[in-house]
Amino acid sequence: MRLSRYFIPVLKENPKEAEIVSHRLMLRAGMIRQQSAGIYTWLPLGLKVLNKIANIVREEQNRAGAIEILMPTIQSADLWRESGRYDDYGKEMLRIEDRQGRDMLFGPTNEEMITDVFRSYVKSYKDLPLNLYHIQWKFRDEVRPRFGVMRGREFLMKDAYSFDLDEDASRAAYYRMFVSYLRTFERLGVKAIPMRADTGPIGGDLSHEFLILADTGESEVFCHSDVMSLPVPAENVDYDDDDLIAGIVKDWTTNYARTDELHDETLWDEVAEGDRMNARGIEVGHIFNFGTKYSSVMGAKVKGPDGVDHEVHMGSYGIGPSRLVAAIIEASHDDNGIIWPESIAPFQIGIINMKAGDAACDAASSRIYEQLTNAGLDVLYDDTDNRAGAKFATMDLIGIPNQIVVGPRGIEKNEVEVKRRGEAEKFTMSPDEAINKFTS
Ligand code: P5A
Repeated sequence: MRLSRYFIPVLKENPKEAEIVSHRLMLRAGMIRQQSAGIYTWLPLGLKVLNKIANIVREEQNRAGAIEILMPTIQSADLWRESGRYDDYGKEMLRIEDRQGRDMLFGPTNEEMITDVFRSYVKSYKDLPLNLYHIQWKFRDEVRPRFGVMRGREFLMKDAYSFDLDEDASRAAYYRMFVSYLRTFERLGVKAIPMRADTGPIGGDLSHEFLILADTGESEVFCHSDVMSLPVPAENVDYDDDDLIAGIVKDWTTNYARTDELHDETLWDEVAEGDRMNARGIEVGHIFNFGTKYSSVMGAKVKGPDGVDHEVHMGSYGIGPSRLVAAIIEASHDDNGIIWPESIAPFQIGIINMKAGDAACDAASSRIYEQLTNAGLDVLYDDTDNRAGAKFATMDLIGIPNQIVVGPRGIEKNEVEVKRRGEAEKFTMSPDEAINKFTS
């Protein structure tokens, strides 16, 4: 992409309304624009990152055996009356009346709707296990939307729902999602620690939150420092091997790790003082196993091998891709701006033409840009006539991980400079060497 033809409305001034660094940087980098409290337009750069995150989430869900669908944002109140949550959900639910006077709502989550889909089609244990997920916008009329997309009212969620014949199988499904979350966060370039959690309005008795450590996190976390160095399973992990998967979950849940909600001082005292980590964290994922809570009241049953109908055992598994954009920035930035992990950077490489209009600089920059783009790389070429200093500042602000600098003095000697975002060292090489570095 040539910057002169793109749309990155960067802000020079620090926006006053932004209380935390990720919100400030997302506004300054021209990633989002607030439309109403907690409701945002995703501008090109923001949308690129959001899509890259959603895609990694999708790939890891698929790998773990979940199947993608797409449910609507608008739901009928009747489904929620069946589960009893229509009244329970209270003011967080945005209620809508259609022209026929029917009660509708903007979905805050989809347990009821997926249970309805399931009961309409699945009648036999032979179709289990089943895990269906979607990546769809949700609305929760939060009392205090804040910190930009970190706690929005409209936000993107990946929500998966598992269906199994009995509790053991349901637990195995929960463990598969647990392991897929470890892999997902690793690929997103962040460390998210699973912690025992409360179940709130979703229900059930087995639940874990995944938290990224950051000073601005809304939860206080208490954990054994050993969890920081546990290995994340490789991409060829065998999701069909229930014992292996359960073993990985055991390794990750043996050490003490809880948020303030479930913190237990007596158990905490058993952790050696030197091993205690007390920090703040951002919840980026939350998984639940709630047995037959929805299936029993909504009549979701399957015939078992015994010929008898069984209420299906369920779990639900959420990740917030829009919150993750902000959480990753909280965990990865410096004074100059965002430092994107390579896997989700909006562009992998930035080319800075220090003297646009200079024939030699233009020719070299265009050639590098075209060759890298043709090789399938996502490249942002700053071909504008802004000052060189402003170009450096913008590339750093928007966090492009690799930068190639083309200047008039260097190009006379057939040299460009290559550097990585966040590192001071610059490497001088020929334009061809720079191209090879990223394409070979
Ligand atoms: C699990 C999937 C659920 O709703 N039902 C379906 C369950 N869980 S949850 O913990 O309430 O939300 C799942 C994830 O969504 C993100 N999230 C948010 N992101 C931005 N702004 C919000 N207001 C918001 N609320 C929830 C979080 O990542 C959370 O872990």
